[in-house]
Amino acid sequence: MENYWNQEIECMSREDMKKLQDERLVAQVKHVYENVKYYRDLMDEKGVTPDDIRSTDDLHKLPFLTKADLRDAYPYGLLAKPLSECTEIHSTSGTTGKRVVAFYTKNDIDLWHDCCARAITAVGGTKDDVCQVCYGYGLFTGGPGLDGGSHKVGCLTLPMSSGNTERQIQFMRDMGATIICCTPSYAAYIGETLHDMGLTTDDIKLKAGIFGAEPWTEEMRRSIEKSLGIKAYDIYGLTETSGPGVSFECSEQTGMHINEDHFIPEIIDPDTGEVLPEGSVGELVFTSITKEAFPLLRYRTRDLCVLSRKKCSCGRTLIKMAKPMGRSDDMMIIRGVNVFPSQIEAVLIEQGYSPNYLIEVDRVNNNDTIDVSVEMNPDQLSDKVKDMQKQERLLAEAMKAMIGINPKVHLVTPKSITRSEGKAVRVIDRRKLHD
Ligand code: DLL
Repeated sequence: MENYWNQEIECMSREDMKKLQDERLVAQVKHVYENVKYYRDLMDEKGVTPDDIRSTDDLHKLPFLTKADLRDAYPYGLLAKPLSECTEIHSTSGTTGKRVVAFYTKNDIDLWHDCCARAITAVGGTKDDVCQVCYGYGLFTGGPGLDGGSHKVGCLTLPMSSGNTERQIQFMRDMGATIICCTPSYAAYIGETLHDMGLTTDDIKLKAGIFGAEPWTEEMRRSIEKSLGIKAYDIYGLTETSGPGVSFECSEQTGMHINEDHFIPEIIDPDTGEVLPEGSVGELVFTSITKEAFPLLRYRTRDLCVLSRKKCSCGRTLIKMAKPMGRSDDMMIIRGVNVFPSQIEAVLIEQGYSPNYLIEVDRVNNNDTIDVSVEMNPDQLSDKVKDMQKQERLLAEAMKAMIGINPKVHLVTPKSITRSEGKAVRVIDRRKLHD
C-alpha cells in the first residue's frame, strides 16, 4: 500500500491544485513586489505589475531570475522579510563564484521539512524506522533538510553527517538503521566499504535509501541497490528553493513528484527563454509560491529535464520531473559534441566496471582531448599488457557508440580514484585553466 504524508495535497485533483497555485502565486507576486526592490526593478523594467498576474496562466509574463541575479543581490538584496523574522540560513559551497545564501523564516523551515517528510514517507518511512542521515550538515542543505523531515515523520534520526565511513557502518549495524540518506556517490562508497569490512547485506537492516544532490544514472541505482540490499530512491532540490524536497520519488520510480503546492515548474528553451510544451527537454525553472524570506519567481536552475503529467500508479497527482540529465553548465562540449558525464557513467556500469572514474578534458594543438580513467574491479585485473589494452579498446569503443567521439581510456588499479563523501567531482576541464 502506498504511504502518503499529506494525502489531500499529494493526490489533489488537477483543478483544485491549480486553484491553490493561482491564489498562492498572486499573493506571492504582491509580497515580492512590495518588499524586494530588486524584483520591483526587474518587473518594472519588463513593464509588469502585480495586477497583471491573476493566475498561473500569467506566469510567463514575469521576468526570469538567474544565478547571476542572486550573486548581484548578495547577501541581502532578495530578502523579502526583515532579518529579525529569519531564523536560519543555508548556502552553496561557492566553488564557482560567490556563495548563494538562502534565508528561512520559521514557517519556511517548517514547510521545507514537510516536503522532506513527504519524501521519507514515500519510501515507506514511518515512526518505526531508523533514519541515518549522512548528507553533510551545516551550511549545506542536505543534512538539515532530511534531518528535519525524519523528525517530522518520527523516525529515530541518526544525524551522522558525511565521512568516517567505517563508523557510519558500525552505527548502521548497532542502531539497526532502515533508511539511509546521502549522495549516490557516497552510497556507492558505503556499499564498497561494507564489503571491504567483510560484511554482507545480511549484516545490516537497511531497506531504502534517499539519494540526490548530484546527477546519477539508472545503472548506478541498480549497482547501489545490489551492494546495500535496498531500494534506492531519488530526491531533488537546490539551496535556492530551500534544499532537498522540491521533488521526490515514489514506488513507481519513473521520475520525481514535484511538490506543486510550493513550487511551480516550467521547462524553457535555455537559449530563447521560450516556455516549452510538456514532454520537451529543456531548462527547469521554478517559482516558489509559499516561501516567505527568500521567494524565487521564475528561477532558472540550469538543470536540464523533462516534465510529465502521465498518471502515476502511486496515486499521487503531483507532476513528475525526470532525473535531471545534468546541468547545462556540467555539459562538456568536446570537439563540438555535447557530452554529459552521466553518459560515460552509464557505459561503465553497463560494461561491468565500477562507478569510480575521472574524466579529464584538455586542448592540445587546438584539438580537444578527452581521457577517462576507469577503476577496475579486482577480478578485471590482468598481468598481461595485451589483455589490458584490449579491455581499454573495447571500453573506448562502447563510449564512442554512446557519445559519438573517441575517448582515451585508462584502466587504473582498484581503489586508486579518490572516493567522494559528498558530491563527487567527475570532471577536470583543463581547457578552462588555459583560457
Ligand atoms: O544539492 C540540495 C539537495 C540535497 C538535493 C540533498 C537532494 C539531496 P545544491 O547544493 O544547491 O543543493 O545543488 C543543487 O544539485 O541544481 C542539481 O544540479 C543538482 N541536484 C540536486 N538533486 C539532484 C538529483 C542540493 N536528484 C543542484 N539529480 C541542482 C540530479 C541533482 N541532480
